[in-house]
Amino acid sequence: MDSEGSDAQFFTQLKYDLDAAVDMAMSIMEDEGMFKGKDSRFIDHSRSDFKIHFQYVLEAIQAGSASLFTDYVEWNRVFFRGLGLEYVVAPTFRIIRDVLVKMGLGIDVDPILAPGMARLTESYDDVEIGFEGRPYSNLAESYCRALLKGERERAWELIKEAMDDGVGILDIYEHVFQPSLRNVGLLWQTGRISVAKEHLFTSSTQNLMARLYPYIFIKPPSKSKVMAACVSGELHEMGIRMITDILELEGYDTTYLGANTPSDAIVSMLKESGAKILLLSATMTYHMERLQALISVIRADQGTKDVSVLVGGRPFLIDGNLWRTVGADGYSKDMKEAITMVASFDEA
Ligand code: B12
Repeated sequence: MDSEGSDAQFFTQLKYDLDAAVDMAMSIMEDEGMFKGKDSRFIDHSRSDFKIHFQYVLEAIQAGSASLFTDYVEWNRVFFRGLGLEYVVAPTFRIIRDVLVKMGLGIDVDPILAPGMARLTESYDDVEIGFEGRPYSNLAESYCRALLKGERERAWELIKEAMDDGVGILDIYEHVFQPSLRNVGLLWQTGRISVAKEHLFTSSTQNLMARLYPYIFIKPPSKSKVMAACVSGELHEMGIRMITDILELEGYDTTYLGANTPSDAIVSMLKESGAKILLLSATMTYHMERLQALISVIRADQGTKDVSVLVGGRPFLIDGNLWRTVGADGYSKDMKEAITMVASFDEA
């Protein structure tokens, strides 16, 4: 991800003129007769979906990441299968590739796209949803069932009982909340639960996390200051919040800014707090460019240039090299790794 030169021009031109790419894709759909017999809703959805697809695909190309593109293709296959529209996925990505090639902007996109495009013709199994083989699988299963039925108090009882039996907060977060949320994501993606149910599950989990606070903020911090935030536009904040909570439990003096934090607010709060370690989270692939831009600003500012930046979130789980591409000092895939990494930054 060069900040200068022809690559940057290519992406700036395309990213901020997505409509031209979408128009071209829509005309190809039309010319190929794919809108024949379809109502205006289908056509409108195709237009808005193309816009999102181009954002994802361009971000994967810009990051030089074939795995991000392949993951996105696979995500779409599962999602559109749930809607009974799996047949649109292969032509959609073929058209996206053709548009990018036709725009003739001098970049060979095929090395990034080829592995994902190949997946389009391969068969695949249904995604596995569940807790089998995981630690605390019975507890996680019961918790998930209770919350899916809207039984928040039952879910809280389960957590309380487990804690009374000696299960720690880290295990509750890692083996109950995290896999439950991921399963719920899959249930939504495969069309088995509504957006409303997924939202209810999420807000109930947040409610239960808040009830755990008396067990987390138990003693004055004894270690360094750490600040955490989600990049602007990013609404997925529970992963980074869990990590921040665990760091607080470990004795760090944490400042947690939450979801969708504007870049300039992150930089000024970083100076105000005096934190020497910054945790940044991004779940949506199309937030990588702003994450990278934010890290560049932090590096360029005299007041923040020595801050250690740790990143994480879904795209970093998919592409293990992405943290380098965005200019971070490291990444962690989960809470335990994050504790080790923060400790190593702290000692450095
Ligand atoms: C809850 C949720 C939401 C909530 C978030 C609410 C909130 N307050 O956080 C809401 C409803 C807002 C939401 C919205 C959307 N979501 Co959503 N969401 C989820 C869900 C179900 C759970 C997220 C979660 O909390 N996971 C549990 C945590 C613990 O895991 P985690 O985030 O990965 O974090 C861990 C690590 O990644 C890492 N980590 C994370 N951050 C950091 C930072 C640092 C510094 C470090 C070291 C480590 C680290 O450590 C964490 C702990 O181990 C996921 C499913 C999933 N697989 O996660 C979908 C999911 C992420 N969402 C998805 C989608 C598509 C969306 C929307 C686009 C939907 C829409 N059409 O509007 C929007 C986008 C919003 C936006 N602009 O950000 C897709 C993404 C697919 C993709 N290909 O990218 C997913 C995967 C669902 C799915 N299976 O399809 N979502």
